[in-house]
Amino acid sequence: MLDIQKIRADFPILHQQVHGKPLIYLDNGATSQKPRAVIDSLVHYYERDNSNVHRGLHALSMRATDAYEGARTRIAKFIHAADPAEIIFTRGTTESINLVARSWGHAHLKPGDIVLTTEIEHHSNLVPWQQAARASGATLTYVPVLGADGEGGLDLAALDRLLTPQVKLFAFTHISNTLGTVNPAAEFCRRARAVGAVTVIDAAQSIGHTPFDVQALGADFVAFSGHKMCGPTGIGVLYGRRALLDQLAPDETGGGMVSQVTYDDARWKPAPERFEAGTPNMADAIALGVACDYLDALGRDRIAAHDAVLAQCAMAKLSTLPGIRIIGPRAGAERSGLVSFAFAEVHAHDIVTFADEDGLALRGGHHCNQPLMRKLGLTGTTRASFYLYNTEEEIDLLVASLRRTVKFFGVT
Ligand code: C6P
Repeated sequence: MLDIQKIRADFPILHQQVHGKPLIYLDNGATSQKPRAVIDSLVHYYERDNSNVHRGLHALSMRATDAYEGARTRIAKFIHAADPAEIIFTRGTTESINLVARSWGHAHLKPGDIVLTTEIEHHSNLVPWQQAARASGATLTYVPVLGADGEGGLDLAALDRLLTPQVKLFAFTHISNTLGTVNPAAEFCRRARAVGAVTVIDAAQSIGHTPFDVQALGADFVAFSGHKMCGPTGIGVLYGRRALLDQLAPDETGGGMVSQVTYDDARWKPAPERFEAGTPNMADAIALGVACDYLDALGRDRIAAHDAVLAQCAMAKLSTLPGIRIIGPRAGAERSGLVSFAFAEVHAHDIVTFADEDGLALRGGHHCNQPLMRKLGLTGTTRASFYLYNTEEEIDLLVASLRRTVKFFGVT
């Protein structure tokens, strides 16, 4: 069991009032808060070590390089990658997926090929594949989601039909940021491998919430963001299997990623430098390594268990509200620590604005899932997304606030 009060003491931002009420931060799906250790790491870097990496021979540059490469090794361990060279620093999930879609897509996709994704993807794991398909003449196909509220998960029978040898790449989210669905990632990778398709896992919502082993999953590429796992903004990772990275051309070119340059041509360094053109985001990469230490000390298995308890508690208590429609897997089914819901008579933006008056941070809207919203006949949902510092008491306050709001709007 996690000691939530002890954890809360690690997060300075949580100890404030919003509109005269204690802050209840339930927007962790958008971004998580940062523990003191991560904030301290950023301050330490700029106060003591700041220097450009891989370029200087002076003490500060060597210290910064060691810390930056140390973070890469730390993150490799965090996701059980076989080799730190498989960790490419990016700005986040979106940039990581774009890198694969452009570099891998350009090299491997041709007319007649199929890129398979799912109906529950975030725009960041959908639009880059639309672009890659358009550029190459490949076709983009979606695994359907089942149920009027998306409660049935992805259609596994359809997946059997859709995963043909024409499928060259299968990109799917591990955890849906809107439905809370947890996809069977290892099974998806296994099935994709059986038809020779490369897999891309969007781990934005899972990486900081659940144990994650890229080798056990059998993933080819994995994308995630630091800011959703207690790390800083502006830093993320693309994991790529070494054999695949070695064959891949860079998407961006410039300093730091070349071994030899003439006026006519250039040669690339191996991964990971090949994919990190220009001065990298050193301070944030190093602080992301500290976030890994923080989460591993607590145990992501325990964080996942805590998320699950909060999600079930929220499902049970929210379902007592009049007129509520809860989206995603039903109570009792496996779901992550986020719950989306809607009221026919009250717009999600009104719900979020009224909740804000009570000190609650929620998210309302389409959550970058417009096609899914359209499929479910919704313009948006309100989403409460939990993390390691949230409590059941906060869920009680959420439900009490929502009850007042729906009463105000005349929902009975
Ligand atoms: N979802 C949310 O509130 P970036 O913005 O690159 O760090 O992450 C993009 C992204 C990709 N995939 C999934 C499943 C995500 O949830 C997100 C970010 C936030 O749901 C902001 S829209």
